[in-house]
Amino acid sequence: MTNEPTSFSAESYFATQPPPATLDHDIAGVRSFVARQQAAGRKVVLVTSGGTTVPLELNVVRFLDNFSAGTRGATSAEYFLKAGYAVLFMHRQFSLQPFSRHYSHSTNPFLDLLDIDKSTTSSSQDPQIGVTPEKRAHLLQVLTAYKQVQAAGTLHTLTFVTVNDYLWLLRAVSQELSVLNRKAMYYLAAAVSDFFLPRQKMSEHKIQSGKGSLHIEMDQVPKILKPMVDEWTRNGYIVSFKLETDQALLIPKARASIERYGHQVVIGNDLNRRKFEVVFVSRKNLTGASSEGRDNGFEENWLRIDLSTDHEKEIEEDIVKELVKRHGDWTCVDSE
Ligand code: 9Z3
Repeated sequence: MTNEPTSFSAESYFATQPPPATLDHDIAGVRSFVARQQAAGRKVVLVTSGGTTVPLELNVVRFLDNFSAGTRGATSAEYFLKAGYAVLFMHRQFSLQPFSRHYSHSTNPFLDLLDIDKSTTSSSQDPQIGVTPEKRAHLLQVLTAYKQVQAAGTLHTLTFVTVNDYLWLLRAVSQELSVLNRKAMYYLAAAVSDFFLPRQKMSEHKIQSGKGSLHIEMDQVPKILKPMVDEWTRNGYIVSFKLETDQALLIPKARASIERYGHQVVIGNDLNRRKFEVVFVSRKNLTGASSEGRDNGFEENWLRIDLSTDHEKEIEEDIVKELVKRHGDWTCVDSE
């Protein structure tokens, strides 16, 4: 595959790459969800979560993936719900989801929650299944929160797999949410590929190994934060995440992102420290009612938790608390 790389703008991307088959159906669901939340006067946050794939073949056998278990997004979604937000949870298929994440297959297997009552196995009645006593209190807490959210209808879930699914969905969902104006927040925690193979350059069938090594030249995924800020959303509060493995790059890259796209906050996280340390990077005085005296500088606020003394604490609790406060200030600013 030696075709020249193409430089895609968001516009040329959407003009040449096909939408996912379920887009219209997904967006109809989002529209009625947003209308219900608007009628109830709730703020809505779009949480994106999990990694995107880049298929190498049209009949996909192989793909590249971006790292993310979906913990950040699923955990944050729960704290947003707790804070009274309605949540549009747009996640990679099979990545972690709010509530069920507590019983993910590897960390806390679902079957370990259950016990068979031994006294019933030898009798003629059907064996009874119950909850393991030491797991009961936690399960009750999770289940209660889950049932409350279900009854209130404040969680709506969408799935993506490829980076193409993600981009189409993100644009359409953002446009739907923009009716909420300042009451909408966009919390972009998904790990999104920077590179992709345009459909026109993909091999239809499984790439054969007969020719020895494989050379793939990928195109750059268009930078979608710019149109997201300027065109798809209206005064929404946009939070993106910046993932680095070199700690020294976090702040300069986060600042550059705000400079370039003009959104409200970048949360920087180092891959190996992300569970206990993040940094909020924003423009100084951005949320102040008065912009007088505002310079063009940035401010950084580090959030840290001490996992050695507080094993149960999740950093997403503090991230969401801080964002709810900032978004509150943002919605107070007279926008019209
Ligand atoms: C993140 O940085 C997320 O916090 C993590 C969460 C992916 C690290 P987990 O799901 O991990 O809890 O396992 N997400 C954004 C990653 C990303 O692709 N950012 C782009 C970049 O860094 C900008 S949109 O360039």
